[in-house]
Amino acid sequence: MVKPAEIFEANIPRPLGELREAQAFAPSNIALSKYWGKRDAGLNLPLNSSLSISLGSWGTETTIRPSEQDTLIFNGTKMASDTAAAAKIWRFVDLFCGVGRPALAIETSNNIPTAAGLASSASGFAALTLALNAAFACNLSKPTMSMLARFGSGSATRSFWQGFVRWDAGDAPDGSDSFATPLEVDFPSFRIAILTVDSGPKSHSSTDGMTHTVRSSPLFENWPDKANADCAEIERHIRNGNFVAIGELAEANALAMHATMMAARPAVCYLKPETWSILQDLWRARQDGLVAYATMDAGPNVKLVFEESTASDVLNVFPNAQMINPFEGSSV
Ligand code: 2P0
Repeated sequence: MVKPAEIFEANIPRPLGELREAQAFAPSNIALSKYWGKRDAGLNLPLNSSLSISLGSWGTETTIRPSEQDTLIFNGTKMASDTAAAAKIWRFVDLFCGVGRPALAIETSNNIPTAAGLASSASGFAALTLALNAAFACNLSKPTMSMLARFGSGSATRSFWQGFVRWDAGDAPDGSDSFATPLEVDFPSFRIAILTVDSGPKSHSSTDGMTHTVRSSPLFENWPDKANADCAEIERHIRNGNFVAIGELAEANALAMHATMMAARPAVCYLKPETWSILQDLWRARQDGLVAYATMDAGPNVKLVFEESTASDVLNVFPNAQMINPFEGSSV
């Protein structure tokens, strides 16, 4: 069985170039067709393909510098190396650099408003991979970086591009075909709104939540095939510019993912009463003609998707919505 270190050794030229200061940015992303479930936990390989939209200028910026000793600063605060989040980051750095690496100072910050409560492991591991690639002059391609970033966090595979991005699950046992590709479709009217319910830490990590769901949910067996079909269908609707079909399917896909979790024993439920209250308001408004759809990840916050012409109607129903224009200033 292939080990993660062997995959990094095979893809990153050794010895590494001389370390120099480098900075990189990666956008956060929201899946319209979700990744839930792993076929190989050691290589972090998904059971199904997924498709996301990146969040433009919302994401993570990471700087790497030579240093006397390893240090990690997150949003301006030094992180002890024995926290779970820091250990995950240093494990990834060790995989990337191999044995005998120089000491590094990593400074990373999210410009996503903390109150939005958006998980940032996707943009975090993509920005870290981009910064390591630049700091050691590795000259890796984005598909290769996407494949390697998977070892930090699955959703990071999708954070190397703006716009719509598809992560192909792949079927190679070593995961060499499990990386993301941009769809390169411009959709300037596409908008996202974040409705924050809770910005605190989640009850279960995504990794734990999906492992438990795969093991114990009687509904999970139908998920991988349905998720793959949703992914292909959403891509087709994106290419045809059919916003309503994209939104309907994205909402149904998110609810189906949460249904698999709620059927687990014991149940995994990231959604809170306020999440359901927002959904009720949305569904009521939709009966009155609002063309907006919801999606929820491993947490209680709701993300709406809609088109620019609907923005003021969305704000009428949800005055606290934080609006994002994912295609602003970018040509995909
Ligand atoms: C997604 N999520 O497609 C899905 C939907 C959450 C719900 O990808 O275990 O933090 O590190 O690969 O990437 C969150 O999972 O999980 C996620 P790991 P990750 O966006």
